[in-house]
Amino acid sequence: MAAISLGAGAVAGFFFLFFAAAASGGEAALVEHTFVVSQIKLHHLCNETLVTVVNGQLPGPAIDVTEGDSVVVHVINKSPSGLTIHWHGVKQMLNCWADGPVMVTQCPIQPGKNFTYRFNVVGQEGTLWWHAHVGCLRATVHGALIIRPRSRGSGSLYPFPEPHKEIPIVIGEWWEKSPAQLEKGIAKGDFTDLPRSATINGKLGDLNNCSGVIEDNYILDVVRGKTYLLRLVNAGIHSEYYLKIAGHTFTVVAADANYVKPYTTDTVVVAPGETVDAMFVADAPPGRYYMVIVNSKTIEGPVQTRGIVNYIPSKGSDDTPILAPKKSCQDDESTSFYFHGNLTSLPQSIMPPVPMNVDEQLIVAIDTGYTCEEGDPTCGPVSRMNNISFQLPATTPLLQDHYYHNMSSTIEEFPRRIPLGIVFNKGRTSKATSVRRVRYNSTVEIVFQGPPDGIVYSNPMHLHGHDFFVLAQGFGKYNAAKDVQTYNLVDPPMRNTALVPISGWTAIRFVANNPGVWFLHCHFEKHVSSGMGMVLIVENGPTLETTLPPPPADFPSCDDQKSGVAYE
Ligand SMILES: *[C@@H]1O[C@H](CO)[C@@H](O)[C@H](O)[C@H]1NC(C)=O
Ligand SMILES: *[C@@H]1O[C@H](CO)[C@@H](O)[C@H](O)[C@H]1NC(C)=O
Ligand SMILES: *[C@@H]1O[C@H](CO)[C@@H](O)[C@H](O)[C@H]1NC(C)=O
Ligand SMILES: *[C@@H]1O[C@H](CO)[C@@H](O)[C@H](O)[C@H]1NC(C)=O
Ligand SMILES: *[C@@H]1O[C@H](CO)[C@@H](O)[C@H](O)[C@H]1NC(C)=O
Ligand SMILES: *[C@@H]1O[C@H](CO)[C@@H](O)[C@H](O)[C@H]1NC(C)=O
Ligand SMILES: *[C@@H]1O[C@H](CO)[C@@H](O)[C@H](O)[C@H]1NC(C)=O
Ligand SMILES: [Cu+2]
Repeated sequence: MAAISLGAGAVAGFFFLFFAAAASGGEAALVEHTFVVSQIKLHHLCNETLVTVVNGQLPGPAIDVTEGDSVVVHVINKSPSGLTIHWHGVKQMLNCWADGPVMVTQCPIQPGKNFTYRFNVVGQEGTLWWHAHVGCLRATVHGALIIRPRSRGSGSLYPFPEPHKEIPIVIGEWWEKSPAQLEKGIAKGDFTDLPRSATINGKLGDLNNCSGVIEDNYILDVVRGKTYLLRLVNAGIHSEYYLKIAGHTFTVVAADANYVKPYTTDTVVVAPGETVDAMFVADAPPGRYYMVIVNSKTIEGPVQTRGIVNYIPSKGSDDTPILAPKKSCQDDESTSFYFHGNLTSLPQSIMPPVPMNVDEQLIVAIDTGYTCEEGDPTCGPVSRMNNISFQLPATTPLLQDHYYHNMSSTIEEFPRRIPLGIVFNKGRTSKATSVRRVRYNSTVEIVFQGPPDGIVYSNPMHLHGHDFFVLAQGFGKYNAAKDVQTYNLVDPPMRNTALVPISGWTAIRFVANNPGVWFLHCHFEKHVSSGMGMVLIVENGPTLETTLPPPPADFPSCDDQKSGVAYE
């Protein structure tokens, strides 16, 4: 079995325990980590900023497993905020209790308390990640979760040539405002806060300087002729990012831990919540090349950073010019649209067939509205789905109420259709905790409709507990009669996050085969925090093997909860 080298993100921190078997064949292993969450001061751009991190690292430790392994993570909260951790993209079959979104599946782990997450990673391989699931805290509480194939007999471990090295590239953002300050802004309907910079594996890069001090670049050393697999995670809370490396092209081989047919491109697009596995060959003349990430065109201006791909042994001195990509990365929305539209699933991968008969169809408008008179200066816009601005329950997590058949009467049923007469981004709306129940094993199709015109954002819609097929996307208004013809029912990509294009729609389909309470929400924090979410309750099946088991004995109690999910 080939040895696998770990990239920068997998450096062991303190309190880091790793009991996994080294070989990727063999028996399933238990992979155990301890995550100590605490606040540290980081110095950037003439400022000392207090940030919450895991094990003193930003990004946090990478979890590295082989498909079939069991994962145990002891979370010790030494920070002043209550928090939870979500294992983004892990299906958590019959294990909704370990999913993590605050007040959907659990109460926060309070300061000074511990909780141990236990889950198995089965039937998925590729790049996923983990992050805090309480407001904006995930801006600095996140890390990669890498799942390697168990074995494919002889030859490459992967359905593509085995790379020389695998490198986790965690895209983040550097904010000087605290998560609590950002949350306050969002609560007032102020969506205009900008990060100071994007980051690559925690580095702000040399486009940023203050008082003559230039920020460090992330540096990736490469050997000429070798192939590298970048495991890209967009952990940012604000923007979709475009990645380029001057003088190099990528072959995309997976997205959201599902293999795709190799797709060649000079720009990789990754929205918040998405992951992309992209290979490149170090086939340029030896030298130094900028790796640039920049956000998509938004009404709020560019956020970017850059690192360096450095050929070793280095030829010249350190002052040889570093080559930058010819064209600016900040392309128009079609770059993102075509990138997403060109991904197709790889036929031989471990993937169920595309379900043909839909049992439950939802058509969902995602936009903004007002909870008071529009124009009232004390009342900014809120995000909404089908005219409901989602609100987390204040006292008992939805999963608990569901499991104990104790669902509050204040819960609203999420509408199946876009309310008649809706005007996108206008009009009154109400806040509510909205859920939709679906039968076990039913095929669910969801069409997300963004505002069909106007300059707005794309929306990365993330579903917990299931991967889904992305059947089609389009600009403008979804028209069932016409657009169903464009559905890819042959080799659609399977993902956990569907990017709904700017001024357009996206259709997804999946079998609801995982009983539990699953959050479906936009992965822009300003959108989800202001209400772009809903909850899908998948009912139990007919047998014990299709029924959600009881909660773990040490499940975080809600008794000591201070005031909802607020934190400073
Ligand atoms: C939390 O974990 C630490 C370290 O394992 C242990 O010493 C402590 O007793 C635990 N605290 C609680 C409340 O379980
Ligand atoms: C330091 O951060 C604060 C926000 O917390 C910001 O207002 C200020 O401009 C920053 N200082 C510099 C030198 O960038
Ligand atoms: C510092 O950043 C500014 C733009 O923010 C740029 O114009 C200037 O060249 C940078 N200085 C150095 C030494 O990199
Ligand atoms: C794939 O990308 C090309 C441009 O690179 C574009 O013309 C084509 O429409 C895309 N296909 C889909 C299905 O999005
Ligand atoms: C049921 O709901 C009521 C009211 O929200 C709450 O007081 C009670 O603790 C809940 N019971 C369980 C078992 O969660
Ligand atoms: C949206 O909800 C608000 C508040 O309940 C209601 O006043 C409004 O009529 C609804 N809009 C549509 C188009 O149904
Ligand atoms: C789920 O649905 C499929 C296809 O409709 C069916 O073959 C299978 O038996 C169902 N499984 C259960 C446990 O109901
Ligand atoms: Cu959104």
